[in-house]
Amino acid sequence: MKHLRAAAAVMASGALLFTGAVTSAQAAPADAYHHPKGAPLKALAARDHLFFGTAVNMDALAEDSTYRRITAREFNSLTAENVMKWETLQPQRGVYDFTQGDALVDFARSHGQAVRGHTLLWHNQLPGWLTSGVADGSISKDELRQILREHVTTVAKHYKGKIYQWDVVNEVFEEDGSYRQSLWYQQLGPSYIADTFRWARQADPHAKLYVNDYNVEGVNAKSTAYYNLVKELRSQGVRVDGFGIQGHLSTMYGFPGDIPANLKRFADLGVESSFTEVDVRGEMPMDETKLDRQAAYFSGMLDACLNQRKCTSFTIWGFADQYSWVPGVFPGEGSANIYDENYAPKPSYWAVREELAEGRFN
Ligand code: 9MR
Repeated sequence: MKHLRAAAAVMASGALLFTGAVTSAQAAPADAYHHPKGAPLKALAARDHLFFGTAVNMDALAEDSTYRRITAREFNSLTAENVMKWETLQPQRGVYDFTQGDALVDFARSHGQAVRGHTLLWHNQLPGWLTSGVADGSISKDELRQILREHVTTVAKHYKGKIYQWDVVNEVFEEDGSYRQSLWYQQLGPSYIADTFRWARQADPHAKLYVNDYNVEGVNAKSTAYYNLVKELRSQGVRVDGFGIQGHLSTMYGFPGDIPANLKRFADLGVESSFTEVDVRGEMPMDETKLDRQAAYFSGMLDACLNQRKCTSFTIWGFADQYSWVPGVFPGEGSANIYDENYAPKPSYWAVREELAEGRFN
């Protein structure tokens, strides 16, 4: 397994670098970021036609110049961490607000970066008018279907030609592979998935249309549910272009071993894959062992992607620890990204860099 070799190399070479980072953090520089010598990560990735991306926090992008600088320099693909979700785009029924999403697209365009769309349908971050309308029965099933159609069509049309991959449906299965009992499923039944793909395709025929979820890195009940869904949709004449693996891992659990086999079975179906939200959290405080393990997990996922020709993009879910969603959701855990909160690169940064430098099929 190459990622283990990579991890060993990181451990050997990274210990000194890591000690350095701690020392400088203790000296408390406001900003420990100075870009390492050599090409930015995106230049290494581009040699292999890989989109190497990050999720973008729009507040940080507006307020933090170092964050802005790294976002522009290191990545050739950006995903809106939040601002292309329903609650932001359609805060009132029929009233769309594209301000923040457009700002992300403009930033990306002015830095020659591609944009991944996230997400046309999810069960979280829905606007209050929608959830309460469904709950109190004032929005009927037929109306809900119409609302879904309008939203997907309006948003995909608005960004037509500006998004290279769309997460069309996000997190629609439970761990055991049964349909998630979301508002969409409960109200509309499973056909909402095919409908959403049809409407998205009609609105933006050239974007690659994805399913996307977490805990689907390896071959398991949930990833198999996606595999079967893709085949089932195809038999109904509905094409799914891509399988999105979020890649939210934790150093507290083992590394999923059969990622290559999982990517391969989708590739064999003619479906591309992408890692869409990669981060690797740990129990705080982190120590050198955990940071090295984290680095091995990053490099293991990236290595699997680089070794599968149909793996087209690899996005990390933010790059700087101070903006991570993890501590808010998993109390006592954190440090999930490749830069620490002072923008010092962590062992995971060096692991990612090394993988990208080695390139595909190495
Ligand atoms: O990172 C996002 C965080 O800022 C939001 O508060 C959260 C709301 O649920 O969503 C986070 O992003 C999620 C993504 O959209 C879908 N997969 C899981 C991500 C982490 O929760």
